[in-house]
Amino acid sequence: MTSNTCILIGAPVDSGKRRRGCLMGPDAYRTAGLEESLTSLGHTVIDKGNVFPAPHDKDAPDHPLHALNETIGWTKALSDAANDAMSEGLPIFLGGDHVLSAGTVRGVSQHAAKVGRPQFVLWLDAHSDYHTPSSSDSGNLHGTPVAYFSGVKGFDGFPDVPHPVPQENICIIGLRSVDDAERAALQNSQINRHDMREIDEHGIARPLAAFLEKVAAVNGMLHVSLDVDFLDPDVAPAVGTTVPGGATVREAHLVMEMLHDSGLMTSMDLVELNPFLDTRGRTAKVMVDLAASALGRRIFDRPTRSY
Ligand code: 6HN
Ligand code: MN
Ligand code: MN
Ligand code: MN
Repeated sequence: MTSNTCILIGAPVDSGKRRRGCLMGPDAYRTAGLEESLTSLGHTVIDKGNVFPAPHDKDAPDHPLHALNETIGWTKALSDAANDAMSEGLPIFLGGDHVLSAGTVRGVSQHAAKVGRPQFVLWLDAHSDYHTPSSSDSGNLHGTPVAYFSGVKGFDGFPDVPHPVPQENICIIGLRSVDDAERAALQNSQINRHDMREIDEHGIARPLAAFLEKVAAVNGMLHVSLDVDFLDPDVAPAVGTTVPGGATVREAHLVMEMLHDSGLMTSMDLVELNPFLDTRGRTAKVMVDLAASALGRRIFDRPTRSY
């Protein structure tokens, strides 16, 4: 197995929605033994500690967008941290809620442009997170990062996105809660999208393998963003936006194992863990085990197969 330098970056972002607790995520992953798990697989692990938001104006409590200015501060700081970490190894961002990916994907895309390779994103989530600030009913910005980093307009005050991820380079798997405005926008887009019904009918390996082939064909860089609510709430309860009918533990591990076999993943977010809602650390442990599978933990070696 090839060994990586894994760069752990704490991103205690809690500004993307009103329910608090995701700021405890990075320490929950540390407590659950992420570094030790990755070290035992032969990787070098560097924990950079936590990022802080860039200086920003105070947020008005009555603004329709919750904590807009703080979120802009996080986006700037995380974008810089992501861009820097890409030249040191494989960054794993320990969230924090999903708005952190506005920053991390902006940053890794800048690096990809610098090295002249196309950027791809695998979004594992019950939700599409494809709102714009004006289409969002909730005013919660964790529902918007995919629109932001793919270059959709309407993110006033945010840093511009010099290297948007092309729609056809984005693949969302796990969908089962998509708002009307998001559905309309997605249906008019080239974003690859796979809902739970498709997973039920055909299995999760098929759409993933097809996407990985696209990445490999052009020597792409692949950012993987894993939202806790991709998983079924029965096995991963520590998230504010639970939606029944999610991926099983084995479906999620299969995704991670195939990612590792592909050798394509170049960066990763672990997002939306809210340790305040967890039961004896079980969700944190599931997420750590999934990260370990993505970095090479396996039951047996087996010959490569195609689907
Ligand atoms: N997430 N679509 C809902 C909203 O408020 O816009 C839920 C967003 C969930 C965000 O999955 O990270
Ligand atoms: Mn999400
Ligand atoms: Mn979600
Ligand atoms: Mn929404």
